[in-house]
Amino acid sequence: MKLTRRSTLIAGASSLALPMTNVFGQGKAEFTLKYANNLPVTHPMNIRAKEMADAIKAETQGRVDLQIFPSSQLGTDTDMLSQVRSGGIEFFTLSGLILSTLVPSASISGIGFAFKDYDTVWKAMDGDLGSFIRKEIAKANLVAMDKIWDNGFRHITSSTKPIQSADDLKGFKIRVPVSPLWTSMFKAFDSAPASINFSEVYSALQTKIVDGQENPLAIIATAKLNEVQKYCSLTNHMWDGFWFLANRRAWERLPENIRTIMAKHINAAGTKERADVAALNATLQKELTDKGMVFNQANAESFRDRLRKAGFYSEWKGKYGDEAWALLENYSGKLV
Ligand code: X2X
Repeated sequence: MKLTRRSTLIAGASSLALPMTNVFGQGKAEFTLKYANNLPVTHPMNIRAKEMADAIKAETQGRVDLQIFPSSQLGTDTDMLSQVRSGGIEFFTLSGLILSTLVPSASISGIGFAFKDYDTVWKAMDGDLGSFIRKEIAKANLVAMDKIWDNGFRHITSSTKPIQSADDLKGFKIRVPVSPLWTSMFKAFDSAPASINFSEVYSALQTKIVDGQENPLAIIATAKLNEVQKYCSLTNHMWDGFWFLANRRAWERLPENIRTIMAKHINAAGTKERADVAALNATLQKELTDKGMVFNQANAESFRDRLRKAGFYSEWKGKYGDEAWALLENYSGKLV
C-alpha cells in the first residue's frame, strides 16, 4: 500500500490540502497512511495526534508515515465518512452521532442528559456500552480503536439571546450536526434545527443562516465561534465523543506488529486528549468571557422534562432496542 504524495491529493477536495508534517521527513516510509478530521490544528485532538504520529514513526523506525489532515481539509464529515469506507483515507475520527447515519446504534451515547459526569462517561465507553458500539461499527467494515476520544459536554451558543430554559428553544434556528438523533432532540424542543457539517458552521453563523449552535467549550474556543456568537448557555445537554476509525482492509493489510504499535499510540493519545479537553473546559469560560462572550447557567431540569414529555426517550428506546437501552441505563439510570 505504497501511496505517493500525488495520490494523497486524490482524496482531497482541494489541491491546497497539505498534511501536518512530522520531524522525520517525507517520502521514505513503507506505509504512508492518511488520518483526517474536522477540527482546528489547535484543538487537543490534533496536538495529540501529531505527537502520536511522531511516536509511531519513531517506534516503527520510519516505516509508518501517518499524515494528518485537520480542519476538514479533505471534505466535510459526510465526505470523509465515505472516504474512510472506500479506503481513500485510512483513518478518520467521527462523532458516534454522525456515524449513526451508517451504524444506527452508534448514536446511543449522545442521548440527552444520559451521563451526569466524565467518570460515568468513561466507565460506559471503556466498558460494555462502548464495546457493544464497537462491535456494531465492525459490522460496517470499519475498525474502531478501543479508546473513544473526547469531544465533551455540549452547550448552546446564540447570537440573539441567552437560552435559560427549554421555552427559549421554541422556534430557535439552531445548527445541528448531520445526524437523526440531533435533529430529533431539537425538534422535541420545538426548535428549528438545520443539519450543517462542521466545516460550514462558522459561515452559517456569520451570515445568520442560523442563530445558534451547540458544542463543547474546547470547540467553541478553538474554532473561534465566539467571534460570531454572543451568548453561551451552559446546558450540558449531551456528551459527545469521537471514534478513531480505520478502514478495515487498510488496517488488516498492515503487518500485525505495526498494528500493535499503532493501536498502542492511538489509544494513548486518545487518553491524553481526554485529559486535555477536561482541563480546557475548566478554564475556557473565563477566557471566552474575557473575549466578550456572555455565559449563563441553564435550567437543565426544564430541558429533560421537555424531552420526556415529547416522548423523546421512549421513541429512541424503541429504535435502539431493549438490549442496547439496558446497557445505557446501567450508566444513566432510568431515562424513560
Ligand atoms: O460538528 C460538530 O459540532 C462537532 C465538531 O462537535 C462534531 O464533530 C460532532
